[in-house]
Amino acid sequence: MIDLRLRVRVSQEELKAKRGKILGPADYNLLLTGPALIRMPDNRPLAVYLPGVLRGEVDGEGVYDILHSLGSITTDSRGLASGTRGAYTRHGQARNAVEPTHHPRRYYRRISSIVAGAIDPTGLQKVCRLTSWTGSHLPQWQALQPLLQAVARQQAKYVPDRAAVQQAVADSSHPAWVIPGTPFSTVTVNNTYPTGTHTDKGDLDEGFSTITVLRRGEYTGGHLVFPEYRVAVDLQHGDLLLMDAHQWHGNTALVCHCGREPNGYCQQCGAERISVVSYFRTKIAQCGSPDEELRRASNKELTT
Ligand SMILES: O=C(O)CCC(=O)C(=O)O
Repeated sequence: MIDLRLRVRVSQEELKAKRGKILGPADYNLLLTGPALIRMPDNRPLAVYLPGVLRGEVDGEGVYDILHSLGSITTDSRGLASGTRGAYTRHGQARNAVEPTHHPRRYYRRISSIVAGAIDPTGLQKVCRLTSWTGSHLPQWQALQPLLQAVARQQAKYVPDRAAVQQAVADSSHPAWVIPGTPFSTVTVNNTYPTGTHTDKGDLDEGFSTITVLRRGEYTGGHLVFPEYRVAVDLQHGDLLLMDAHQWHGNTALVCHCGREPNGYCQQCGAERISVVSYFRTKIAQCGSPDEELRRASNKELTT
């Protein structure tokens, strides 16, 4: 494995201009093609690239079918990661044109991205809970866990300090909200769209995030880029990237074999890039048991 310490980063001004943008080949100089540990100028790990280490697990019984089926679920709440810089109102007007002060909900480009596992209070939902897909698909959720446990083993092997802190926080949290045998509470599954340049929010600062990819058909692009450091990786089927998701990152545009720039699984040529991002949400550590959270929910209903 190459062990590379980066010396240079782009200016904050240049980086700022890339926020929310879909990146391109002009945004990186270094494309990782083999196992690599990439460290930032202060020596902290930026990313560990492990080609093919999860090939067996991503091809495990039912795994692709379950992840593929999630592709039909979309969201318009992913902010910069959706590849839009500005929010929209419910009626599609640019938010700076109509600024409804009474309605804080923001809408972004609709993309195929879903959160599975546990989630702490967000927006109008004031309690800790399993996401709705998770609660209604427990057998499928359990079938994904051997893959997530394999991700956890790689994380513990290659970034042991960060994994240990994350595991300690997970162990001190209520087990209902932690994926068994992992230090992860939550997983985001994306299907075939390039994320705009963003940083992840809500996951444990001291931990380390992970991305594994499943691929079908032929496409180019979708490289994951760290534009501040001008480093990129083109994740192949069964590859794993351990990464500091608090560093700016985003994907290059995807172009399918049939020439389309897909937003979601390409119905025309079958090209597909599924990314599975596993992490620990910081506030999960403060969640009570499911019963306590249910009681909290009903108390809130009584008081609102
Ligand atoms: O799919 C990828 O390569 C990146 C995904 C990502 O950054 C995210 O979901 O926040």
